[in-house]
Amino acid sequence: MAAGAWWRDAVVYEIYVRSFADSDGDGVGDLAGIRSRLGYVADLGVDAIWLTPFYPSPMHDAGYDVTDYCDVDPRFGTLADFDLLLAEAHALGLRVYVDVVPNHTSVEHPWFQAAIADRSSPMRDWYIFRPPAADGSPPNDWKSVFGGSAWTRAPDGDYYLHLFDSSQPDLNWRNPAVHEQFHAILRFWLAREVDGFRIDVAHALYKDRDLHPGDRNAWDQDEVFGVWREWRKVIDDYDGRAFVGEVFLYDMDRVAQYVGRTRLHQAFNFVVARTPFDATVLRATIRRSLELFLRSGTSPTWVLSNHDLVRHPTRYGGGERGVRRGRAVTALLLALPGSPYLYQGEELGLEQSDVPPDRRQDPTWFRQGGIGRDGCRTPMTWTVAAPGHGFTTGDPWLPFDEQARARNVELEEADPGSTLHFYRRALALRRELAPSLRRSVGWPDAHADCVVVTRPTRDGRTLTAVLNTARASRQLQLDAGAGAVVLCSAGRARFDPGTGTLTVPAEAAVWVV
Ligand code: ISL
Repeated sequence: MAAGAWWRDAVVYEIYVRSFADSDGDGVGDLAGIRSRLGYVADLGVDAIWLTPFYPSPMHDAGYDVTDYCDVDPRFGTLADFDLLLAEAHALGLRVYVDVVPNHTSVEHPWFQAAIADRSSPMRDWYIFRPPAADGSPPNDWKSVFGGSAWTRAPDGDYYLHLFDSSQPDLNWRNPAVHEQFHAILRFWLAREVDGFRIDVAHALYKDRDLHPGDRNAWDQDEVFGVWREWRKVIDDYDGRAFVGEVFLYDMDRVAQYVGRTRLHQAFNFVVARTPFDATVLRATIRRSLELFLRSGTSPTWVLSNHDLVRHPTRYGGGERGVRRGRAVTALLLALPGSPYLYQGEELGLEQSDVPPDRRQDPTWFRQGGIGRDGCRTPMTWTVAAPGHGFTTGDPWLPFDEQARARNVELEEADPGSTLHFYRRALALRRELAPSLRRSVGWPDAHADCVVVTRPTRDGRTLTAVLNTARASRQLQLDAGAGAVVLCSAGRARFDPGTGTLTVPAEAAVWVV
């Protein structure tokens, strides 16, 4: 595959490894399962896949608690399975991102085991240990994202820091040995020819040196940019590879500081996922994101769903209406420069699943008593037939809910109006048009209920994408002879090339070229 800056406009499909396809009937997805379904992913029309962690792990946080960064957990297969998967993905024209988790290890990682076994071990300083305060309480008031204090006592009486679960001790990035370990980990996977890394909590690595109280001091310190500078040097030794950072901040100006020529190639932009289905707010958010990231010399990313977020049709109100709104926003985002990151199952219109309390797995459900993240992690629905829905011949690690019977690949293949066919059509059109599209984006004034963006093509035509968030159809005036409707996310759009009048159905998006 040609190298270059392929990542700039790549459409990336997140595969949640535990829930995509199970090849051996143990109820948990695995690498061989993914390999068997790569044809489906390639046919969808995406450019790359991102694989969530498949490394050896006790699975206290679904694999984001790693005990060995350079191996495969036996539940998911072997390194040989990984190599086969990578080779087949490449043969199908798909790039592959793997996840790297540098903020913390598992408590069961040999580094942490050495650190708690012996205070004088050099690895003690690879983590953040502090003695208790005079009254025995934790060293400061920092909170774990998963609930409770960010400090847990080790058997020897000192506290160790964990911004996430107590099974995920934070590494000390002020120790140069930690840097060396991660350079070696990156090179291990780069040498196997992965195309990129998704960096877990890329804004977390450095904490205030003096542990000043207040949670803002536990995150997002400028010193972290030094790590990205080093990592960029490592990755630039290899052709055409990229980093995308999970910078879970809603301050877009700040997120944009994580990217650039000597920093990360891309960072997730979660702001759109938090934006309501409202044309005025969406327009402002998207416009600002584009300006910021294009100015940084890189490209924006567009995220509606992932394995941590409530699935977007549910956020948009649920049911067929939520799905319709999700398709509309997706059509708008796919018309933009930058990288859309799609999450497995969104192409089927899957909503958040209803997971009964006795089947819950996510530590945040137990520690926060909140909604938990299991509902977006239930397995892919391949076929109509229960109980396995083509995902497994065994007992799935998280249960399917009612929607699996109606929203699955088998049924949607057969229905030209399905969400699956909509995604395929939009992705095929994007691929067909994008090489000829200039990166400059126009924002013509429009009806308050509509977001309108234009991108000029090299051959002098214009792609106009219109999102209508109103509950009724809206009419817009385009240039007469502006072309024809090539995509409509729902309902029926009308364009009269003679008069230039475009009718966009309620809660839908349309492309005209
Ligand atoms: O999940 C969140 C909100 O619902 C976020 O706060 C999330 O915890 C944060 O973005 C970090 O996520 C990443 O690191 C976590 C892991 O649990 C998540 O699955 C991962 O995406 C710790 O490794």
